[in-house]
Order: sequence, then structure tokens, then C-alpha cells
Amino acid sequence: MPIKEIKVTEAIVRTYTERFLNSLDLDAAIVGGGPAGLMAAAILAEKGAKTALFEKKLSIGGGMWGGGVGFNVIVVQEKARHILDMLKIHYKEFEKGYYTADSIESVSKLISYVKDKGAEIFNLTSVEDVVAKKGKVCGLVINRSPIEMAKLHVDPITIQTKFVIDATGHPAEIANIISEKVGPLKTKKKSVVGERSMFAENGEKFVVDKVGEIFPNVYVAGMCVGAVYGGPRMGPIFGGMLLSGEKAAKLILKRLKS
Ligand code: 48F
Repeated sequence: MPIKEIKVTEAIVRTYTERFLNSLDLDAAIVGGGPAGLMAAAILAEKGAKTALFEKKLSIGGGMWGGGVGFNVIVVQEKARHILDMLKIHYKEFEKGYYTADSIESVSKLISYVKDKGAEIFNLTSVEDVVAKKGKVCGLVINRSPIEMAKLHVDPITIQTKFVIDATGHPAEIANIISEKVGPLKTKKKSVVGERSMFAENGEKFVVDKVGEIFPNVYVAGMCVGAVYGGPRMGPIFGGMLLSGEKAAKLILKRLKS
């Protein structure tokens, strides 16, 4: 059978449109496809929550591809080793309690796991605002990243969701938007404090301990937690990111159940 160009076009447009229409009304919308957002998407989708992840870049994986200074190796501590096992990522014990894994294998297997569990991933999609009604966030305002990058005057569209996870990493973009345009955060300082200098041990603990709801229906995960609450950065050790995403997902699953 000859290949028809317009059939290829039709296949892409119809399939993408169907996927997008199926994601208009979600249980959980995750902003940011770094390790924390991906991990949250995996756990939510695995437990049957209708989940989509929005990533503004072309590639998914955030800051995990490059390991440390572009040496494509990540370090994961004992506490998060179960996640490497769950994702079937190969790893070696470097010294007691320090495990190394190939960062490229780690990102690929995480993405693959998320897709296998049924979450949608929309790349090239920037979240530029939230939908907020009666003091609660109930949706996201999204645009195509190339439109945003070219600063074209083109209006965005929206999706509806029960819960949002801000997993945008260091800039804590959604938390900043909320505190500037919607209202004070539920945190002690009421707005984004900004992360502190490096202290790996404390930073890794902080990004897990402080995971929670920062505004009605909005949770934080990953480095965003450090930015919102003023926790230390931790460098290329990734167990905390994965555990943080896992915890945010579990908190939302509990809320969805009730
Ligand atoms: O930065 P990122 O990897 O965040 P994370 O999951 O992990 C942090 C680590 O990579 C590392 C670290 C740990 O050692 O400190 O930095 O917390 O991934 C965040 C993703 O969010 C995307 C951004 O492109 C990146 O891929 N992102 C940011 N803002 C938006 C967004 C937005 N407004 N809309 C969509 N995606």
C-alpha cells in the first residue's frame, strides 16, 4: 500500500487531539517533568488516578540527564534504593549507602514507567497560569512553548484538575504565580522564600519532609519544596527528588480516596 502524506498528518492530529481531549479533566496535573514530577506521575497513574504531566521543554527529565557537571551519572542513597529496584534501573554500590546509576538509563526508565502506568505526558507545553475560583486552584492555563518563547500574542487554553503538583524545580513557577496573582501560600512565610546554599544531607531530608499542600489543591514536590520553604540545595544526589515525588503522589491519592 502506498504511503499517503496526509494519512500521516491525520494520524498525528487525530491521535494527539484525542489524547488531549481525554486530559481536559484530571485527578492530578503535574507541572514539570524532572525526577520529582515523573515519580509523582508514576505513582498516581499506577494507583488509577487520571494523571497528566506538562513539560515546557522538548525533552522530559529536567535536571537528571546531566548527572553532575554533565558527567552522566547520578547518586542515590539507601533510602531511595527501592525506587531504583522498582524502575529496574541498574546500579552499583560505590561505597556503603551510595549507589550510582547511569543518568540516561534512569531518566529513560522513569519516563517509560510513567507511560506504562497510563499517565499522559505533554511536552512543549508551558503552564503560564492557574485557574483559581473561590480561593482554590482548579485548573491550569497552558500554552505551546514555542509561542511563549517567541513572545507571540496568542491566548492560552485551560485544563481542569482536582489537584496540581508544582514540580517545576528551582524556580517554583506555579507557587510564585499563585502567591503573586491568587493569594498567600499556606506556608509560614506566605510566599516563595528561595532555596539556600548547599547542604546535601539536610537538603535531601528537607525536600521529603516538607512535601505538602501549599495552597488549596496545590502540592509541591522536588526542588520546588526547597525553593518554597527555603531549604538547602543538594547537588546531583537524586534520592530526595524521587522520594519527594512519591510522597506528593501518596498525599494526593489519600485526598482522592476521601
Ligand atoms: O529541575 P527539575 O529536574 O526539577 P526536580 O524534579 O529535580 C531537581 C533536580 O533535577 C536537580 C536537583 C536535585 O539534585 O537540584 O536540579 O525538582 O525539573 C523541573 C522541570 O519543570 C519544567 C522544567 O523545564 C523542568 O524540566 N518546568 C518549569 N517550569 C515549567 C515547566 C512550566 N511553567 N511549565 C511546564 N514545565
